[in-house]
Amino acid sequence: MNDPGKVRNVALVGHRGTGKTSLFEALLYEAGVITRLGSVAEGTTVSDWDEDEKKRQLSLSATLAHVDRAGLTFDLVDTPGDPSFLADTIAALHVVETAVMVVNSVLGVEVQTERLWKRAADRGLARMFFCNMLDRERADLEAAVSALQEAFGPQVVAAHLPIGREHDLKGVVDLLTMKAFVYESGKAQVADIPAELADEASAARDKLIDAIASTDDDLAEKYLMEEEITADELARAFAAAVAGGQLFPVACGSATRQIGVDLLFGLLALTPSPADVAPPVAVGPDGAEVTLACDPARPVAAFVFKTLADPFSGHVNVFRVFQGTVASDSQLVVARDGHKERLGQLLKPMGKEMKPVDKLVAGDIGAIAKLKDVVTGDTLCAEGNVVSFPAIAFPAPLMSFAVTAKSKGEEDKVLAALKRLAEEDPMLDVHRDPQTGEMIIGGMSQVHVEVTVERMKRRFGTEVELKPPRVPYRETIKGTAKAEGKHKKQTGGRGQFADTWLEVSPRPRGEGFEFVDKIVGGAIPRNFIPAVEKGVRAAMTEGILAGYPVVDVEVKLYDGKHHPVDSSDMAFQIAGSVGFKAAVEKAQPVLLEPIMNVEITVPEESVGDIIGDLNSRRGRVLGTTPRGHTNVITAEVPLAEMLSYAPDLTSMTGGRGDYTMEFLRYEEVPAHLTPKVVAEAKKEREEAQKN
Ligand SMILES: Nc1nc2c(ncn2[C@@H]2O[C@H](COP(=O)(O)OP(=O)(O)O)[C@@H](O)[C@H]2O)c(=O)[nH]1
Ligand SMILES: [Mg+2]
Repeated sequence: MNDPGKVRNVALVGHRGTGKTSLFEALLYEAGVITRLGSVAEGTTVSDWDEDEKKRQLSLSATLAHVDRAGLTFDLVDTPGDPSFLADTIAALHVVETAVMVVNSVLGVEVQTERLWKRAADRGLARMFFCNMLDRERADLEAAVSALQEAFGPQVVAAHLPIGREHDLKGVVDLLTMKAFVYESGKAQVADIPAELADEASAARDKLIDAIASTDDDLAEKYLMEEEITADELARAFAAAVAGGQLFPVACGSATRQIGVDLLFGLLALTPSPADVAPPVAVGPDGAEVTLACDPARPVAAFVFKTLADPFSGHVNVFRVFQGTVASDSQLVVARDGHKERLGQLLKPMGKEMKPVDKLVAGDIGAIAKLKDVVTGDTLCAEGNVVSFPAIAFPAPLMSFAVTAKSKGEEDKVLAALKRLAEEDPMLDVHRDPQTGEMIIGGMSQVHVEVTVERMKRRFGTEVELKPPRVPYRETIKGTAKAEGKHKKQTGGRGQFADTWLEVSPRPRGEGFEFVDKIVGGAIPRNFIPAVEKGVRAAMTEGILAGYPVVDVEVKLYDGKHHPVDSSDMAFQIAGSVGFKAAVEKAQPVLLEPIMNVEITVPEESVGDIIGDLNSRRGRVLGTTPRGHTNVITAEVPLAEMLSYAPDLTSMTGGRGDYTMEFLRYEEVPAHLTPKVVAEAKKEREEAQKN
């Protein structure tokens, strides 16, 4: 179609298990893209097509599909809700105009509902809700809407109303048109609003009209004067309010029973098109901001937000065009390093399939296979008009595991396979430990790393053994101290000489490293001072307590000596290193550990047990708040105590608990625990060196 005004890019986001994948399926079925409604339990959905997703009945990455309906093209993105697999979700929020927050109408607002709402709000996206699972026992739209209003403000307003409750859910009333849609095996019959629902529906409609009118002066006046407002005027004001974030409409129904899904399309048609919103600001080669326009006629600027690395079908990049027209068999420039890429056949993803297309214009999402060197986060541009979009801020990995290849001699194969998987998952970190040479996988959780390892086995046929997880400890100092660092060697010909005096002092937490040059009178010649700093930085990578990186210190170089012949960069690097270590040793070195913000959702009867258990994990419980039929406990807990929390929570709650955690800050490891951490680090290093 290639008309930006006729496109709707929509991501389905929300807490794990709210029915996003099922809703995605229902939308495709409703639009006639598929003729059979698949189910998550049977592993037959268009999304969650990956073997690992089917096995776990959990979305691990985003799936895209597009449908043409009512003169519009809807590009739909199903996203994972599990915090370990949010990479694609975070990236998807960079390429859509609208986020549909899918909500479980039994539980209401859950931890990730809030987290993802915030991410969508930070991107300035239009937002709406789909209150799903209204066919389930104890599902309650009114309670869910109240919870949403409490969490996200009075702009949250119901656009639909259910007909019937729980197992007797029959249909949905559209409050904009005041028509009832009653479903018979997934097909809607338009009917009059049932008499017993008439009052409730008219009160809900008043609230909706009120909310819309309050965003539009002309409409507000007509409304006050009780003048007739046409359906067209209403729809236009509604669309403008949704686009402007003044209204967050709530749709409702049941994805698995295909109730309310057609009406959701009706609301999505009123969400902003790419032409209605300004593209994100990009920067030019000189670092200056460049304002783009959603215009197919201007030079190309496209953003790669997802990469697939399959050993058979090869490398596929999924991107969003923000400006210009991308054509098959054309050439574009990768902004990262300016290299050129020849594009082959353009594609449009439809679940796991890819459909060939000739061109993609501003506003479109598409894919391309077999580019040489393009990664997630890259900007593809027209030659002579290079701009780049800001990088996506992914959360840093929380825990790391050393891995060894199961079969000797497969180390390189394993590393190559892991690097491919890391291209697909930007929240995965794969590297070799510079000190021990071990292969390290860093991820968000144990499950995250386990899934990665399974994936590697399935796709690349390589197997590894996982060592226990590691906590990213740091080292710092609490005191100020001075020390000399000297390097002197006289062997035969030319000797080596450098002498430095350094003072180390603590900096506030999180402020990092600072090197201060206080040399006066040429005690150390200018040209050697960078070498001293380089030596200090090298020493900082491996602290003196347990070999963890040193952070938050100021290092002042205040005196030293040199030799006109024997001094060199190398000698001053060594002296800087030696001096730094000597000074740190005298400055009360301590270990730091990551503290996590943990939110645990559990049934009422488990709250006491969970809090008791958190206390035994050195946790600080901040509070407990009821949410739907559950309770949310918020606490700050050291990561070291949470490494294998998932199975413990399952056994304490009989599988009814759920938790998320996020890095908060570094804190000092209590003195009585330090020797244990130091001993473990030492042991790990020795073992790694043996292998
Ligand atoms: N009763 C009922 N179950 C649903 C509904 N939507 C999804 N489910 C079920 O809830 C579970 C989680 O659904 P899924 O689509 O995987 O959720 P996601 O994690 O948000 O993608 C699956 O077993 C679905 O069959 C619904 O509207 N009603
Ligand atoms: Mg899913």
